[in-house]
Amino acid sequence: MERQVALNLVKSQLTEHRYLHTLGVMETAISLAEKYGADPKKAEIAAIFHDYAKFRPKDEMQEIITTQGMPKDLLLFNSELWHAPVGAYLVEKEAGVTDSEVLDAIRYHTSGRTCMTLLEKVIYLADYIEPGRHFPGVDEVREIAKEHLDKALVKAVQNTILFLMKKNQTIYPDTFYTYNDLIQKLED
Ligand code: DGI
Ligand code: FE
Ligand code: FE
Repeated sequence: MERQVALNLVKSQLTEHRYLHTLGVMETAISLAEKYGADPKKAEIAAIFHDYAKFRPKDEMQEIITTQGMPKDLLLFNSELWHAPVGAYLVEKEAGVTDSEVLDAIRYHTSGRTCMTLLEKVIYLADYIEPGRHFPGVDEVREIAKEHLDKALVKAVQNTILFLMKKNQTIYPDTFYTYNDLIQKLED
């Protein structure tokens, strides 16, 4: 799909702020893909669509999770997690994206998972470090991302878990699994 076609599709789904975030994720994902050897075109499309479902009503997302065979335990955790798997579903259905690697990068961009693919890592990290992000620790992750994809990723996941815990939020198990998997592999 042409970049402009994809951007037009996503623009109608997002606020101006979220659209600017998407542009930042797109540029960051392409450069991370080029640096670490992922497919830049897939990174571009996955980044453009990663937050496609961000503003869908909760009841619509709940319905999709229930009827489309997604993990039901998602419904027991923060609804912020839902737009990732629901996005993968809607991007296929409404935008006609069929590439399973791209869809998985969208599906796992919030929680991560064990054994993430290179493309999934690129999208997760680009979402965290795009230039529009301003939170404590993001500059450190940006610096690490210039040299080590996995080290940057583990720091991003760690920061996310710490941030959620400080706010007394629940942590979705896949988020912990992502962290454990990355840490174990870094130790090897
Ligand atoms: O959609 P974005 O804001 O660009 O970023 P995102 O999809 O990475 O994260 C969306 C939100 O989900 C963010 O506020 C953090 C939250 N989140 C990520 N992992 C977990 C989580 N919330 C809970 N409760 N548990 C998690 O494991
Ligand atoms: Fe998101
Ligand atoms: Fe995002």
